[in-house]
Amino acid sequence: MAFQTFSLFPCKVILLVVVSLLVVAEGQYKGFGKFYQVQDSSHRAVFEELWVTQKLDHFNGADSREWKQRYFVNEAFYRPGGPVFLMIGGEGPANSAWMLDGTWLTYAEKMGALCLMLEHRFYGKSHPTADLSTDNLRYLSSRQALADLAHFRTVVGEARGLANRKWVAFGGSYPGSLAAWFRLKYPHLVHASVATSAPVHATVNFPEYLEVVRRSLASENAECPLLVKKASDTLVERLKDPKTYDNITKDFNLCSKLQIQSEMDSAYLLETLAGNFMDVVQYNEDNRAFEGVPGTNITIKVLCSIMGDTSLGEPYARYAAVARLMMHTFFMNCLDASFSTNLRDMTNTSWEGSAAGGGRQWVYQTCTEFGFYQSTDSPDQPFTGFPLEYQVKQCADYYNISAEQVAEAVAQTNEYYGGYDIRSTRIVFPNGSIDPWHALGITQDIAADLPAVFIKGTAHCANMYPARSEDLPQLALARDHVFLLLQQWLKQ
Ligand SMILES: *[C@@H]1O[C@H](CO)[C@@H](O)[C@H](O)[C@H]1NC(C)=O
Ligand SMILES: *[C@@H]1O[C@H](CO)[C@@H](O)[C@H](O)[C@H]1NC(C)=O
Ligand SMILES: *[C@@H]1O[C@H](CO)[C@@H](O)[C@H](O)[C@H]1NC(C)=O
Ligand SMILES: *[C@@H]1O[C@H](CO)[C@@H](O)[C@H](O)[C@H]1NC(C)=O
Ligand SMILES: CC(=O)N[C@H]1CO[C@H](CO)[C@@H](O)[C@@H]1O
Repeated sequence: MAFQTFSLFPCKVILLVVVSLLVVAEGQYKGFGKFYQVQDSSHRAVFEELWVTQKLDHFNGADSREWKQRYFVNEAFYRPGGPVFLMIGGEGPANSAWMLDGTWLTYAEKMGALCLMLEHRFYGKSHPTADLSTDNLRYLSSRQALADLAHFRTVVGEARGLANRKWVAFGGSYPGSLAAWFRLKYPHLVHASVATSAPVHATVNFPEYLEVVRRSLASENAECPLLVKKASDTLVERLKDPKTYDNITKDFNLCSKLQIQSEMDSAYLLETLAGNFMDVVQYNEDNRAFEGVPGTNITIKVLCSIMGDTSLGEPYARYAAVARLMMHTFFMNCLDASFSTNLRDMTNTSWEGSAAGGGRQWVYQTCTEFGFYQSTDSPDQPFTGFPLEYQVKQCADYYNISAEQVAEAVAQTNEYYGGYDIRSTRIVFPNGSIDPWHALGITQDIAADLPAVFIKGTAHCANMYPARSEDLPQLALARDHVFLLLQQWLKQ
């Protein structure tokens, strides 16, 4: 799985692209706790980083190694006796922008909640081990992460006199699953959870993802996915003839001359280019400016209008135009679509390496827990060339993990958490109809206290972002609905 595809996963174009988010103009935010404000060298306010000591291995009493995990606090809204809100960090650096804005803070203000955010082990600045060797990555798992959350809840609850308050967990995407599982596995520590766009069912193959991409493109314009298919088929055809490689290199502005030595090379290129569409669909209308970071205005509509623009030439040329627009938007000089470069980066075990931003860690989690491989194995989608075998092969290439091991690990994950059949109470599962991840989420009420909240027409994690006047009415209603549920549950 290309890193780009990985970056699809969590509420994350935002999380990964912009670490500089941390820096926010001082006093700009109402209720922003002065106490936790510190200033950087340019006198701007940033959130103070706090650290909690954790065990490296929560499941081995004979192993006493420890490390420090990063967290943030915003007590501006807290009223004595109020609840505690815990935002769960995911597969990237914890983004303290969520301490300043987002739907959960609107709830916190109304409910007098204290807000905390804990970074996930092995991501951002939370380094449990000296490097990211495969041997060390064995301590990276959702189970260890939940145990971190439990211990954090215990020590911070005691230290701040919040042990007897009601705690509510929040998360979107993978952290949404963690929010649900935290409530499932530690019901004595978490009173309720908001599990947004949470893929609670692990699966090795996830071809439904691209099926939703197709449907989302078609909902803009029925011809759009057909044109994408035409373009992608042309590219696949040309990849069979090395004489075309110079043109392909130029058309897609590749950083180095295209070389296809194995199926991995072509699959990686095809997946990277499909990633343009996957990203835009997953974050349609979410890619807006957030906390001082410029958003992009590239939506499904924009991509489909390029795909329909005959003045650009044949569909293949329009596909290349989409790739160049994305590069331009993300300030990339050229497209690095070489699998050998990817392999070199993904196997670099240094915390300074480029894949340490989350790619090496997250793909390890997919190989050892979740799968989630967005393959082209379904006929009902427009892309070709990155089948499941290619995706699973990366587990071997990066970590020496076999296909059998992946299959077994994924089955174990569902056995451990229950998959779709999660048994718990007071967990709400908001989902967006155009978000490809909803296919692995809870999409229908399981019980009165395990409700789904359906948001027609929204993408990944839309309900977590701050409200805007142009939001769809059903999105505003969904936010209100979750608020009412929390209000009701906090009285129980
Ligand atoms: C490369 O592109 C040029 C210009 O579009 C075209 O004339 C040429 O035939 C292409 N070469 C190959 C090998 O397809
Ligand atoms: C997106 O925004 C940029 C800069 O604000 C603007 O130049 C561009 O025309 C916009 N593109 C579309 C497709 O709206
Ligand atoms: C890993 O990445 C770091 C930082 O970019 C670099 O200094 C180091 O040489 C790389 N290690 C290997 C083995 O390539
Ligand atoms: C890969 O794993 C296999 C079996 O799990 C083991 O025998 C082999 O030595 C490993 N290879 C490397 C390079 O670690
Ligand atoms: C797209 C999708 O899966 N939507 C579901 C979200 O949850 C509601 C229940 O509130 C379902 O009715 C939808 O089908």
